[in-house]
Amino acid sequence: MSPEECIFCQIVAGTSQAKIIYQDEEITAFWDQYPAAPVHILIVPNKHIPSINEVAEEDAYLLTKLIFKAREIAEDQGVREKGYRLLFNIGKEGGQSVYHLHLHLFAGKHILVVKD
Ligand code: DGP
Repeated sequence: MSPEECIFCQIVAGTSQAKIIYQDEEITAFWDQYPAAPVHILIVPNKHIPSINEVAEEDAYLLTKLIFKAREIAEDQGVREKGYRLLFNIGKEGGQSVYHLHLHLFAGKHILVVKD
C-alpha cells in the first residue's frame, strides 16, 4: 500500500478526520474509531512505516517517542497510576489491520479481556 492510500497517513496529513489529541513534526496521537476500551488512543509516527517489522535502526528513537507520549497521554487521561496497556499488533496473525505502525493505548474497564 502506498502512503497516499494509507488511512493513518491521511489522518496525519489532515485529509481524513480523526479526534487528534497530539501532533508534532514526528508523531500523531488520536482516538481509535472503534474503541475497545473506555480509553483507546493510537499513537503513530507521521512517517509511513508499515509495522514493527519494517522499523529501521535509525527510526528506533521514534519507538521510544511513541512510548513516552503514550505515558504522557495516560497521565492526561488520569490512568497513569491506575494502569493501562500498550500494544503493537504485528502482521496478520498478530491482529494488525492497518499497515501504518501504531501503538495502542488502552485503559479503563475490560482491558484484560483479549478479543478476536
Ligand atoms: P490494528 O488492528 O492493530 O491494526 O488496529 C487498527 C486500529 O485502527 C483499530 O483499533 C481501528 C482503528 N482504525 C481503523 N481505521 C480508523 C480510522 O479511519 N480512524 C480511526 N480513528 N481509527 C481507525
